[in-house]
Amino acid sequence: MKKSFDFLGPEVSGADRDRVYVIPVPIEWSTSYQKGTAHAPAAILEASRQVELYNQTLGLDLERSGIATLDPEIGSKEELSSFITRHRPELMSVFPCFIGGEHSITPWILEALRPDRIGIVWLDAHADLRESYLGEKENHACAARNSLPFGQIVEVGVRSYSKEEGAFLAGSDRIVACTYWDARARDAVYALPDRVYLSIDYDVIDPSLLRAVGTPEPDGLQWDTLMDLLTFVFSEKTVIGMDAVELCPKESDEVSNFIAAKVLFEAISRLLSKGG
Ligand SMILES: [Mn+2]
Repeated sequence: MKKSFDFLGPEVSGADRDRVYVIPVPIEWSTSYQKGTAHAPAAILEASRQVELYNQTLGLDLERSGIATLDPEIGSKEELSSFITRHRPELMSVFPCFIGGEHSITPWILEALRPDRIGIVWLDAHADLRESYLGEKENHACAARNSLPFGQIVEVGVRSYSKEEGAFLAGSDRIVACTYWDARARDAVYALPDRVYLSIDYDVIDPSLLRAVGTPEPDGLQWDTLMDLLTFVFSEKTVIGMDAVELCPKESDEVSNFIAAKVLFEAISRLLSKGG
């Protein structure tokens, strides 16, 4: 696989073995409001070069830590599925971190990766539980519903869903949705299987902090809350992979791109500090 060493710059590669693969997935086909998430991977990779490589909170230096950025040029579900299927053993032996692209990619990743007995931690402003949206069953508004066959889901940060999604939530024992990162959310994440997949929709973050998303919602997670959540998930669970989706880069909003890159930096730091 071609490696361009883009995320955080070339300094983070060059370990005796790769521990993290950062994989751009610029897929956008069903976004319903503001468009542009296909440009998110490039914007995040570019902004990540401004992130300090030393994580002062954790006392961890990411220089030569084994983070490699791949460039498989994925533009469709078929290309994503065949890439993962072809490289599955390699992807399962490292920590794959997919950068979307829209949220529809999550069930496609899980379907191709076929991880055994996992739970799913889903950070999102929206429940993404529609059976179909605008006549499409694979719309990004259906992404959590389509991920349910691959594991139980705990959603955190959810503050907008339809009446039908509310009814589905009330009737399902496979999924829990929490608005805040509180004791109930902690207990629900803790009760998931040990191995979890983490999906971060950037609209989980409060728009006062990160506003370049397709469908912003007020009352989102603040930075310290998100860091506490990531610390909990990575220390209590074995995180086998993640994605971060739905950034919608805007001209003259470099802050959102930088914060999006920093979220990945903080998640990967927590993985590496655990010795993953
Ligand atoms: Mn979503």
